[in-house]
Amino acid sequence: MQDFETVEVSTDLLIIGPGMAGSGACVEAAHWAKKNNLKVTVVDKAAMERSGAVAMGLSAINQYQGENTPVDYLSYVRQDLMGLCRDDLVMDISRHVNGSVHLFEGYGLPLWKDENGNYVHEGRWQLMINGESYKAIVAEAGKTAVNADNIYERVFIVKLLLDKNDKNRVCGAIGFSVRENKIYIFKCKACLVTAGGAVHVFRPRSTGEGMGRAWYPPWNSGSSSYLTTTAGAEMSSQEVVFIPGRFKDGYGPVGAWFLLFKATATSASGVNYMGEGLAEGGELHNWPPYGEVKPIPTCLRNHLMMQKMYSGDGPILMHTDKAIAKLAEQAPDEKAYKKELKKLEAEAWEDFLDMTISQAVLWASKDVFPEEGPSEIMPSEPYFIGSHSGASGAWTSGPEDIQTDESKSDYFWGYNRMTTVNGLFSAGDGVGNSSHKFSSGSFTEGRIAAKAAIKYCVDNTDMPEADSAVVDKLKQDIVAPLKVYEENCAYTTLGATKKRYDMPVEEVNPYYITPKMAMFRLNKIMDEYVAGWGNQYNCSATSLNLALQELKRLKEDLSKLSARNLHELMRCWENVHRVQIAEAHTRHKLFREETRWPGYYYRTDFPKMNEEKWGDVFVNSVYDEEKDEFKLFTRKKYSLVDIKEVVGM
Ligand code: SFD
Ligand code: AMP
Repeated sequence: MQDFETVEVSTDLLIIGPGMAGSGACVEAAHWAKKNNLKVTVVDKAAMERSGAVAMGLSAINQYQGENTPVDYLSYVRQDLMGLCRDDLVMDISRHVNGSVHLFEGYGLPLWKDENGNYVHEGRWQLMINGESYKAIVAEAGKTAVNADNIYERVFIVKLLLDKNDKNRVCGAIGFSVRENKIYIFKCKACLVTAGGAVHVFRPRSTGEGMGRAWYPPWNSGSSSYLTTTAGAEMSSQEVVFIPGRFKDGYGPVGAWFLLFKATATSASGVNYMGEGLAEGGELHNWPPYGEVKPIPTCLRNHLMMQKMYSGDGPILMHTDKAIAKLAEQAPDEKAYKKELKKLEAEAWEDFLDMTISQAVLWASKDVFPEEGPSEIMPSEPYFIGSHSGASGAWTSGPEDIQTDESKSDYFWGYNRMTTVNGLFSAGDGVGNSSHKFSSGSFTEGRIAAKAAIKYCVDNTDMPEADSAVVDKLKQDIVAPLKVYEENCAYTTLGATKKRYDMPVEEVNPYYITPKMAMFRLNKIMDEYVAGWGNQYNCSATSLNLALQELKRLKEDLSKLSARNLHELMRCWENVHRVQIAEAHTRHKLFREETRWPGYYYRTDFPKMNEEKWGDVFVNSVYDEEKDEFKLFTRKKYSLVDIKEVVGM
């Protein structure tokens, strides 16, 4: 094994993961850092221009307030999450998000405009964009603000470092280059973790040659959660996954179809399952008060779809053809009708070409013409994404000015978006209970967190320091999978036995486990026992406890992960990160003895929502790394605003 060089970088604020939230953080941090003569350093496992969830682009900005108030938005989010959200965090993003969207426009992002120059809305909160280059445009602003010299690309952060004298204070991070034999040690006063959500924890629906296709990007491997959890930060709502209904196999999003094109989806026998659920005596009335008010919460839309599928009335069809025809019919004459039809067809294709190119490719290869016939949609595998319609993430301080006297003691501890670890901040997918922030809200939350983190650096001028013995041990642990491979590759029983990179992967070996095999094992456990699609999203205390036993065994085997090169070394650590969130998720699910988000998961031993016991509490946890133990407990939810009427879509 070749030697690794150690590179040390000292800074004031360290931003880990310049995706949407991290790019917003760069812009804001650079501004305040300049005023205070501070240094901002950024590190990304990939190349910032196309890193994170928005790598392929997006076709909409899903959070824009326009003239709506923060309370309007809160009413929508609270309803969608079946009553449980952090009102302060949601309203904080809401009041600042318009400014972020206007910044995007200033950076050069093309937003759709109508003939009067107004933004074209997809739905009440969503704006249509020509967004193929969305990330490149936003990243350019972030990169320019912090200056290229302060950006470290293709460096994977493995772990955060804590102050040797104060275990509740962050002091840096350690990782490695995925291109050169270099270990990086970053030393900082404050650290902002914006390393995205988690994909491929659950078995994906795509298998074989389609493996790797997912709705959310497979390169989001749970690092936000791992880094904050293992630093000892309190985490929240780790049980609340997001399961998006998506076009089958290509995972094309449905929002534009439902909201812009006003399409309907039906079961195989033609039942409009959402209409049926809403009608008097329909299924939604079994989930009061959230099921009884429009818009139907995301999980309940899934629930209705799943009920049809699993009663044998699948597949579910999105009637793209009927929607296009209905819109075109509004044209005044035959010529205008034909023109409108062409325009709508182009918009339908662009929706996917802007953000899920693979869906457009799949449609083309399967001779699908959306204007001629329907396409199949289905619920996907669960994802961890605090920025969309899931809620998992860190428990952070909120803004002071939105609190009530009551909420202040629990929701506010000094610096906005700081976790319970001093100097450690998060945003975007990394922060729990403030869902529906999407790309624009994540960018906004990154700005909010970065401003507070710079304030923290101004207030705390001393430089904390890691324990050198801890760092030395981590340096060895990080590269260990390369050593495991070197020492054991000759024992391979399936695949090549020599170090030949042109040979098939050395898949089976009695002394090591490849990162891919570790992921398959994790996926199987989660799918079968923790409510994946393979078990029709069902779990119970019995299955969850079985999962915990299997996860324990898997964790033991992670010390035998093997890597043939730096790229596989990254794959190894991605899976270590995934396993952590998998265990946290399983424990949270076990703790909350009810079914609150049907359509995301069902506790078959507690099939109903229990408002009295669980309606006013978040499930939180703290992980003790030395003991490898989780502590689970509840935190009270405060309603900062009385909401009389739910604001719609
Ligand atoms: O319709 C490390 N999203 C949509 N948002 C919208 O506003 N409109 C849409 O149209 C959206 N749709 C959509 C969306 C996402 C995807 C994949 C599709 C469609 C196909 C959601 C947003 O993209 C999402 O909310 C935000 O991007 C979340 O932002 P953030 O910053 O929390 O995560 P990120 O952008 O993925 O960035 C993560 C960064 O971390 C890096 N990273 N760096 C170093 N070390 C490690 N260990 C790291 N691990 C990760 C990444 O490289 C990246 O830079 S629709 O379907 O909803
Ligand atoms: P999606 O493409 O499913 O990620 O959705 C994009 C946006 O549209 C999100 O804000 C969703 O919550 C919203 N959305 C999607 N489908 C519906 C629907 N049927 N009713 C209300 N809102 C929806």
